[in-house]
Amino acid sequence: MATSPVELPTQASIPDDPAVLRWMYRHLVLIRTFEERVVSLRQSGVLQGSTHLYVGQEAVAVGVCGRLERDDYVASTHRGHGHCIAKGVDVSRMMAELYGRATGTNRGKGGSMHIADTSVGMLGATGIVGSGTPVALGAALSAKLRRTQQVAVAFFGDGAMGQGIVYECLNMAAIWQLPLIFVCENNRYAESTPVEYALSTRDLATRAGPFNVPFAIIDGQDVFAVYAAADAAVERARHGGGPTFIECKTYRYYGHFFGDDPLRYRTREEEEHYRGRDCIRRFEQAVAGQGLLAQAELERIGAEVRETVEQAVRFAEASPLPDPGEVDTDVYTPQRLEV
Ligand SMILES: Cc1ncc(C[n+]2csc(CCOP(=O)(O)OP(=O)(O)O)c2C)c(N)n1
Ligand SMILES: [Mg+2]
Repeated sequence: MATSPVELPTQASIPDDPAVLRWMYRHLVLIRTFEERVVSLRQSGVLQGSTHLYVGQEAVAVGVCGRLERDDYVASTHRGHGHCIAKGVDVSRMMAELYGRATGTNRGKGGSMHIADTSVGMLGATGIVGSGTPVALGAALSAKLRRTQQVAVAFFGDGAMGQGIVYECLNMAAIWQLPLIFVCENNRYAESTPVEYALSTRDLATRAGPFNVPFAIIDGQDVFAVYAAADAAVERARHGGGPTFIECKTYRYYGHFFGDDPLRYRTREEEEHYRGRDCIRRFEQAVAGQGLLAQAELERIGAEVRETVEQAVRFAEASPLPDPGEVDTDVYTPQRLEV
């Protein structure tokens, strides 16, 4: 039985391709800039609706999605902006979705927790904890049956480790050797509940062992470590080697949802500890230290990203609201199932 960790690289090794580094930096900064803009739009009352911010966890989405092809699949969570952006969903259409506009990814009917864009393999965010995992499992099964060599990724949080469906998926992925990668983003809390309180295991990935699913435990604030682990897991999945479970130890900088005060259940010292390990700062230090990307280039990418996000806001604000006559469109399945 695979009750010990698989040989996945857990050390950071910096890719030597500058195009990969530029892609990583652009997407790390795009996620953060997009969300910081969402914060300001919420604070000024322009945006409404439930919003769970991903800031702090960017290295996980970027490290994993950096190894995926456009037609690979991702199933997300309620904290899904980062997964969507890293998988290539257009940020203007995402912003329009948050504004509830007809040009949004879901024509303004989904909001933050339901962003989906199957044209880039983003199967959707979801408000039900753990429910993205069986969706990704279905996509992985479909890819295997069609022999397409696509892989599927299920992102989920430490809180989802309390959901039985995740274990059912581990079992099914193992017995059918599906091309599925379980990515557990252990950010230490499920709403206000610390992992130590709710779960009997410290390293959550070890729970994959009894299902014979190889696993690895990664510093989720190190994009290079996530990228290296994802690389090995994707290769395994694509070539018939079956599932892998990657636990990324990470941290969300904001509260559980916009408006939640995290200092009710965690300390400022703890926050400072994790902010001191910030994935963007560490990326900048690493590439500067090795002379891989020039400071001027990082600044240029940052400026481009800020303009992209402002463009997204302008696009959303100029977009129409959905036609009230379409309230039922795209909401119900068009066909009645014959049973
Ligand atoms: C099945 C289910 N139970 C409870 C909730 C309420 N709820 C929403 S988010 C959340 C915590 C999820 O924590 P985690 O999986 O660690 O993800 P994180 O919020 O930390 O990203 C809970 C309990 C829910 N949405 N769905
Ligand atoms: Mg959590």
